[in-house]
Amino acid sequence: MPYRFRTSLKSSDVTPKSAWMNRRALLAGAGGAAFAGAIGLPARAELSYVKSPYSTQAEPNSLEDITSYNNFYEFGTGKDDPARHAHQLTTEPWPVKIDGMVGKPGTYDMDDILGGVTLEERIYRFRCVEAWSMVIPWIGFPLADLLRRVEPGPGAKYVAFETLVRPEEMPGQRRAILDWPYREGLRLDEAMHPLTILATGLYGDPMPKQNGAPIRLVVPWKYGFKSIKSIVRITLTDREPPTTWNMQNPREYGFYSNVNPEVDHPRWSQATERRIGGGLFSSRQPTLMFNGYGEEVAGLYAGMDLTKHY
Ligand SMILES: Nc1nc2c(c(=O)[nH]1)N[C@H]1C(S)=C(S)[C@@H](COP(=O)(O)O)O[C@H]1N2
Ligand SMILES: [Mo]
Repeated sequence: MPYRFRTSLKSSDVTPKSAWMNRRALLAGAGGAAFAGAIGLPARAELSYVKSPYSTQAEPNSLEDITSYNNFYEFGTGKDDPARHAHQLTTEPWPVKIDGMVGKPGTYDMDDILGGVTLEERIYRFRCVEAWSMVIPWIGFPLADLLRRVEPGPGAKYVAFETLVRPEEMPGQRRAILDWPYREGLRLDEAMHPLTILATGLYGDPMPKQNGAPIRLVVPWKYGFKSIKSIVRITLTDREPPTTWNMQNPREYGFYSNVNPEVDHPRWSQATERRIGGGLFSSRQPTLMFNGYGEEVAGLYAGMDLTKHY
């Protein structure tokens, strides 16, 4: 019988929802409900969460931008495919297998995973390797919290993640666009870093399916493809795990994939990025080293040649 987490949500949790209430009222008044239906969002149930000092002051992208312009190849390669098809995904129940070098391996359901966790709002910059970016108000909790609870073994050096394989519900998986399941990985110290979160929502509500419901990784200083969606397996290991885009094209996509304006993609520059949103106001801006999180994470890579370990 797998170890079960205690389930209790602290009553001291605050829900600073007023900030989003105006927006929500506005959406509702201006055909927001119709919009939500059109892009396949379920009925929204608000989450309890606290604010985080790790949030950027930058203005978040709209819910529409964040939920209608996506990469989630399990649903197709078009930016609008996830919003069109992700409603087909069944996210309840959602067992997550945690195995490998851990003291408490097992299959945990979402109640186990969220039990006793304080959800936080983390407004993060998000930079795709394709040179577009957004600002996203995630709701989640540090991956380190979960890892500590399952007790990484002394030899564990990496964490591997897998997305579910279910071609009946994920039309993109009926073709070999990628070598399914989608796989990602982090070094254990990257995984334990306080900026690394498992996100279960955004804009104060549960995660939209196109963004990786019910639980996805967010690593804000790395290119977006490291932030694997709809996770069903987490494995602690002593070897660098195989990762989807690195397997697909190792020359173009490294294991580390830290945002780096000085290391260009072989087919395009990474010096600037296009901030999604606002149509005419969509603007190019300089890309920052580690996506602007250098103060927090540069130390993880001290002494490493980042042109070699791209
Ligand atoms: N399982 C899975 N996770 C994935 C992807 C994917 O195709 N499949 N795409 C990645 C890429 S390339 C990006 S940019 C981000 C996009 O996240 P968003 O759609 O929530 O903005 O998800 C990442 N996680
Ligand atoms: Mo991406």
